[in-house]
Amino acid sequence: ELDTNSAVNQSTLEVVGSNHDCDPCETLAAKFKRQIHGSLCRDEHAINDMYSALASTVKNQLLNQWRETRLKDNQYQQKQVAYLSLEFLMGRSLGNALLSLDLTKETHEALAEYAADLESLQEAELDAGLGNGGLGRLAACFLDSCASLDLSVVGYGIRYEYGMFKQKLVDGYQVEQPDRWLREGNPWEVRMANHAITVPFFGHTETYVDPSGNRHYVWVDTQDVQAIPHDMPVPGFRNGRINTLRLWKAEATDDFDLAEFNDGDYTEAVARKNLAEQITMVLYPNDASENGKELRLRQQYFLSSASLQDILQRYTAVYGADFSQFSQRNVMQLNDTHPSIAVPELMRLLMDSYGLGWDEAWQVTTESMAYTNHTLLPEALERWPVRMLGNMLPRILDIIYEINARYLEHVAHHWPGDTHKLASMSIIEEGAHPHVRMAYLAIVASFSVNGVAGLHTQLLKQGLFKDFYSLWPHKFNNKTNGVTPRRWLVHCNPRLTQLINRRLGESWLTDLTQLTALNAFTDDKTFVKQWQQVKYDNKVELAKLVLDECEVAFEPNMMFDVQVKRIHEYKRQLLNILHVIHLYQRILSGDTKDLQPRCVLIGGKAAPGYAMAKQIIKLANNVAHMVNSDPIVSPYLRFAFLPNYNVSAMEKICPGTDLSEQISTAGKEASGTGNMKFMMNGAMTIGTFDGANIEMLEEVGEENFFLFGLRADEVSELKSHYNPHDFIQQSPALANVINMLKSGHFNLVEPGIFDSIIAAIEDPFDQWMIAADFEAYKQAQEKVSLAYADQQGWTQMSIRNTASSGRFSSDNTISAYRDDIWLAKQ
Ligand code: B1H
Repeated sequence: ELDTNSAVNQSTLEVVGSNHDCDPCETLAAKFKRQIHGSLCRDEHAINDMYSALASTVKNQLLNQWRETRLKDNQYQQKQVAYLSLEFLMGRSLGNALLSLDLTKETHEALAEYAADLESLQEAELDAGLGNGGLGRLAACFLDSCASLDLSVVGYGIRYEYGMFKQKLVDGYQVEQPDRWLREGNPWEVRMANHAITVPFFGHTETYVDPSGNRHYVWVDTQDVQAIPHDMPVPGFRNGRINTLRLWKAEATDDFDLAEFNDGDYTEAVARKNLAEQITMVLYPNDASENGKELRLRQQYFLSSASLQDILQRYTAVYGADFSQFSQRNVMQLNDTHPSIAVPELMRLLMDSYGLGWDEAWQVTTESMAYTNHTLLPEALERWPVRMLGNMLPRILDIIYEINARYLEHVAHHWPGDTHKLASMSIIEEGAHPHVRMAYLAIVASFSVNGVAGLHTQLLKQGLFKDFYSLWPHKFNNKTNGVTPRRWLVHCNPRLTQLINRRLGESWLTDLTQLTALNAFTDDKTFVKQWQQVKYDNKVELAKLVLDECEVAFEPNMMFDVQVKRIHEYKRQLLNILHVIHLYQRILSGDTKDLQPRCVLIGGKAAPGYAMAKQIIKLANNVAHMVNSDPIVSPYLRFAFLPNYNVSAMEKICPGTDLSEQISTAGKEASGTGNMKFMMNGAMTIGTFDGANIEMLEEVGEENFFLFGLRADEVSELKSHYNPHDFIQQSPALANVINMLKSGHFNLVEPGIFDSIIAAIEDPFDQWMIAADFEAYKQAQEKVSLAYADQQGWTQMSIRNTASSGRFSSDNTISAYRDDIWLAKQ
């Protein structure tokens, strides 16, 4: 029986209330006008105010549909998916909302009587930078696809006051500045104070035995924190569904201060509110590396506990305490191990709050948890000190121990007498300072474990999680990543969209595989010319951005060669820079035959504590300075480092790119998603046989992809006897580049600053094998130049890349999550 009068439904109605913004007859223009004039602090001459007014108008416009979606979903007509993630890199919302709700035309009309145009209003929106890079942006693309596929999915995350830091460059060095993205308010969010949830920390556990002999646990003397939901709408593409991204904000509980108040220290007590509110203050800016900070664990538990309590409240409002249907009705997808503390937390809530026994709770948990792994890099695998867990979350640590004990019995049964296996597979890493291995905890408790590209999943099964794979082969599956074509083609590249629409109509928007029909036009001269013109126009715009941000003049007739992503040694921005130095040397020596004029762009943030990544940024800037200040060089080569690379920058970058650099050491990039955005926008890829590059190559064919370098198995084979000097000797070009670096040519007034980079290239333990791949990379770049010289041939390849990108729509990825994981019969 459905309880449609449940608390949940009641208060959902309150959110919207009686809002005359929902009058279906009033035009958007009229609502917008009211929004501007109905507020004291909206000035129709201030662009920020205009943006806020427009965003509020659009948000109000979707409230009705949003509420209807919620009411329907609260009745469990379809299975509820919770996507738990510490990161949602949403970027800007306005353009996306207008596109999804098909309001662009009405909005232009609404703005007609004002001085501001839509584009500049969109530019006024600050990015919601609640993520580091690929993992966070993937979560955002997934939300778009889930809503567009009419799936009932709630994204659960943290409402960080400060998102990803802003990157400034000072003397070529990265300087981090705080990102107060909520400074001017967030017109998209709805605060849901009446849905607050309490999350416990610290304290200790006590046990008692009830009259019938059952042992019970209570977690007492806790320090409680309130979790306040702030909901953001996630509109589906023109299908009436509005899903929710629920972001939790930490606030002090009202009775936090009673004890101190009674001691008379009222002001001190109120001031202590800060401690609770610190939890959601800032995003940790470490991409693909963990740092083990206590505050990070608090964030993880805060998100996990608040979200699970919310899910359980919604479920029990309909089904009461009967959990036999829970896993048919709910699934939790863990975005990496970051929210994996949800495993013991769900056990705790089911047992301690709802009275289930261990076995029943374990069944519910293991039938509703699914885990996605995003990296094989050992430095990113989360391990929490047992001491820290025991202190902060004592009841949770008890449960982890119990899970481990029962699971190890299973291991012992599978490998009788193998004590080594017990130690290596234990959730607890023993030693002087024992740790909890969060990935193992997630695998043990999940019915599905997936990697994010074919090679990545294969390496998980053969390497990192080999023993788990032999224990539970049925749990493992691949889900190759994707990106949403709404943001990454339609919104960011209107010129190309229009060109495609003229040939294919609009149905490809929700079925990107239809783009293969473009292959029929590669010999159509007019179409090829138009395609080329679109790319040129987009390059003009990208050149403007580069000029504004870097003061480097990019010339649209030159090739635009781009690498934008987080700065990490495995992504090998260094290899790219070495190639730029090589080109620079060729030009200086007069060797310009077959040399295709290029503009090289690198952008990305380094984790603030990652010294080598910061050095690489400095090197890029110093090389850029030398390259760009030499008039002999500039007809052939220009080089810029774009500061503060983020989602909205990528929206301008990928449409104007000719060549996309995807050059990670094979086996290290789990998937990559930027690679797909470039491909969709008709860029060619130069790349290694790594991550999703492999599948892109498979789709587009080797003739339309510049592949180079060692394969993953070759990288592991070479590791034991790698000698960079062999490769340097065999490559005069590389030797020249290294000699020039050693000569101090790029750091004449800053002696020695690049010594650590030079040493890394020459180090036999260089895991990233820069020297080993240089020559192959250089040769692939020569092929790129030759190919680019034939503009018609290049344009045909460009068309084929877009035409073959359909498989990388996140709609496709999410359909597979839906069919194989979320709705799979258990
Ligand atoms: C990816 C991360 C990541 N993998 C830890 N792992 C983080 C790990 O803040 N942390 O602690 C943050 C991020 N991010 C990326 O995920 C992969 O490197 C990409 O190859 C992949 O495309 C992306 C999405 O699956």
